[in-house]
Amino acid sequence: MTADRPRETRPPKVWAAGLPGITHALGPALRGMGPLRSARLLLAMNQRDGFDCMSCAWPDPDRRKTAEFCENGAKAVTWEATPLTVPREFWSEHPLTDLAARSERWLGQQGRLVEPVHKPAGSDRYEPIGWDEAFAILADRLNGLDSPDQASFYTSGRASNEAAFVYQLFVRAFGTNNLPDCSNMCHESTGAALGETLGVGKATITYDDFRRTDLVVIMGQNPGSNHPRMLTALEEAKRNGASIVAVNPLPEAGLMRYKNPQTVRGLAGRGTELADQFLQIRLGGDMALLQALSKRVLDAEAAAPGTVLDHGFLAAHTSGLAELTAHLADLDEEAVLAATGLTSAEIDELAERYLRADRVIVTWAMGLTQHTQAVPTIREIVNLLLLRGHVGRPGAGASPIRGHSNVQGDRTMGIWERMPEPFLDALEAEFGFGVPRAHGVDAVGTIEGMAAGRIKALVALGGNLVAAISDTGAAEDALRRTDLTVQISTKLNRSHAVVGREALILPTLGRTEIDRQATGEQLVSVEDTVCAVHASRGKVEPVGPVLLSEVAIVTRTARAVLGARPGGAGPVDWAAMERDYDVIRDHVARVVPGFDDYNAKVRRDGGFLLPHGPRDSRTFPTSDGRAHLTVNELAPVECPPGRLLLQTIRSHDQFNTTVYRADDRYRGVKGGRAVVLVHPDDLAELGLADGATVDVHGEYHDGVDRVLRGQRVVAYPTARGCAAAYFPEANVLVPLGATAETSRTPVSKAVVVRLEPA
Ligand SMILES: Nc1nc2c(c(=O)[nH]1)N[C@H]1C(S)=C(S)[C@@H](COP(=O)(O)OP(=O)(O)OC[C@H]3O[C@@H](n4cnc5c(=O)[nH]c(N)nc54)[C@H](O)[C@@H]3O)O[C@H]1N2
Ligand SMILES: Nc1nc2c(c(=O)[nH]1)N[C@H]1C(S)=C(S)[C@@H](COP(=O)(O)OP(=O)(O)OC[C@H]3O[C@@H](n4cnc5c(=O)[nH]c(N)nc54)[C@H](O)[C@@H]3O)O[C@H]1N2
Ligand SMILES: [Mo]
Repeated sequence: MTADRPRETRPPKVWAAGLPGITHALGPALRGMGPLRSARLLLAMNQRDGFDCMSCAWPDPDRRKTAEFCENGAKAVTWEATPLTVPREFWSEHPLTDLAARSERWLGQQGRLVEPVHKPAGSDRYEPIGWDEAFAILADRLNGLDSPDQASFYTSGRASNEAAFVYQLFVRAFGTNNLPDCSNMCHESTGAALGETLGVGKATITYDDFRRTDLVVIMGQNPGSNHPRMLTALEEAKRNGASIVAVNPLPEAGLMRYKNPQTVRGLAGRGTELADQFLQIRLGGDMALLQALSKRVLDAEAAAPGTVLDHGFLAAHTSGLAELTAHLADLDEEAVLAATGLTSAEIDELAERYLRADRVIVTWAMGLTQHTQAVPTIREIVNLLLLRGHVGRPGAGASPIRGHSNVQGDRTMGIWERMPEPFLDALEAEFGFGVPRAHGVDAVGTIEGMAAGRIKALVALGGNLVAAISDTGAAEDALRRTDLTVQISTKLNRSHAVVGREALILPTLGRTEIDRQATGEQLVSVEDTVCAVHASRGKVEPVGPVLLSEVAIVTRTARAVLGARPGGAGPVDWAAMERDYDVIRDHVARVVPGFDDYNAKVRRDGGFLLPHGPRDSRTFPTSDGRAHLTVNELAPVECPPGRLLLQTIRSHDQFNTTVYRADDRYRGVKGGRAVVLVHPDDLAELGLADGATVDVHGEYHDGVDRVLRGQRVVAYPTARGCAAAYFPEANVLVPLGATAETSRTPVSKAVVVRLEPA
């Protein structure tokens, strides 16, 4: 996978959306799908009887507009709903070696996958086959393994609740908990930190809280590109008097100013100033900043006892205040300044804002979760919020912003290699088979298992594991060592080109398409980042006549695989679930807490909110029923002299490993992705010129030379000592062994690198 160097680079933009956002949204849609299909789809996006946008997990407001979508949502729909399909000749014309030499962008541009294909062992090409044959191959190979634990079953976060539930059910009936998912590489650190401290690993706010808050602190997140509809909520917060603080090594356009395309003022005027304060933090410096903030809060309390902390809340609902106070008393301000790159005055200013605010929300995404100390960093967010009782109260709370549109729902449905015992007990009681209890492997564990020969088969419900996971070289070698890889996908990507000895591609319906089963049109459901569950109904005809839904593929796989075993298919009625998704939801209602009466509730206008103890009633389902203030030891990220700390980011024109175009409008990069963004003063120190071509070498203690070649250096206003390059190309630099403590999420935001002139 190589990327082109850009034709042009310009200073980054300081505002996001507005008219260019609309034209950029509609242009590709009209070209890609034609006016009728475009109108039908774009107007149905995020509407009550429409489908859920697959671009991110941002929630829908109660008061929806006619056009409740953003530029990047429109790109995602256009990409999926293209009428272009991969023709039958494609497979004979393009051997695997050819596919492996193509870019992600080229692979995605070939159109939708419309028939199952099989690459036999020893062959270098895929060949079209029938569905029955595909399921028979799956049954033979999976049942031929020595143990079910030799297979791993990945999920990407676009799968619906219904697909995810039947998938985990099949995998556990097959006999393993090897259920890695994209969350392992994404918000796993959030789940770990919030689960431990609050008892629930999800946001403690609802959409409306943005309307009622006094202060939003946005840490490690780029909403202008990745959650554009969040800008509308921030604008509204601002109008209601809230202040906004952005903590980021990059001055991201969407954090600075927003031109709302749905208002005249946004189209024509200067838009709304968003961030009242911008803290340009060093990569990995957030934990130090958060400790420094909590220390200032505790110092203020010491200076005026009884007036600063929420003593009633702390006494009734939390533990650990004395330990935290003692620990932070020794906090070394010099160490904080070194780790953050900030001044004491900047930290004082944020502390004052925090102390002035009655209601505070902290939001975050990958800039926090993909660091070695991601879990303790998020625990420090919880500390800061708990000190003044900002949990379980209107306008206040912890707000991780999820990525994939149903990544949170998939986890709720049981996609996790370590589901808690009560879930497994409920599954066993509902279906009457012995559910395996040993924990399975996560995403990194899956690659490690393949490399060691322990894992011989991979089945993937969506996604692009080999490109999304760290250490591309090692990951590709590991994949190629397996006996079988199976991808259930809408479009081609790298994971179809780098495969096991034998490979299958099973094409599936996308979320935009009408899903017809024996009992008629089906709806599916998804959960957004604030725990709201709602229905999604496809709107256009499927792009091919033999496409199956994800639910149909999974239930038929289950029937084929389990049915071929000596004991037969077992107690689960898979066919009934395929015929009518209400049957799946009835099972979910009995297995998963909060889903009682699922079928009725999901059909209600706007869906329903899942119960959440900390948010709803300050009930904390932790070991002792209290929220935990925790003591966390700072371990600053080390970067030797002459080296930079590199983060891997998304451009404005991609969705994860899917590259729509080679531009990054807000950051001023045009016509190429092979860039490394570096502070001008760092360039001067390194003796490099803006526009120079360099090889980027990763430095890690295992001595392996990981290199990203031929990058164009772009002088950019990032924090000093910190560089940035685009994911997925830059994944060659992220070592597989570099993972976050506890969550094992790859450390994609802090790679020590050396730039060498190419
Ligand atoms: N259009 C579009 N939408 C998407 C996606 C997409 O690829 N394209 N992906 C989806 C998915 S799966 C996800 S998870 C989300 C990702 O959404 P984001 O988390 O916004 O995505 P990243 O591009 O990884 O951006 C990380 C941000 O954190 C900052 N950052 C990096 N390191 C640090 C740090 O140490 N401290 C602080 N304070 N900031 C830091 C970066 O400068 C950057 O602004 O978006 C979702 N939505
Ligand atoms: N270096 C670095 N690595 C990262 C990150 C980073 O910031 N830096 N971010 C991480 C994050 S946050 C995430 S979430 C992961 C993403 O990892 P994944 O979720 O595995 O990757 P995606 O690129 O989102 O997967 C896209 C593919 O999904 C398939 N697809 C799309 N829609 C559907 C559908 O409806 N059904 C099915 N079955 N398939 C579909 C298509 O074939 C498409 O090519 O990457 C992680 N990797
Ligand atoms: Mo993600």
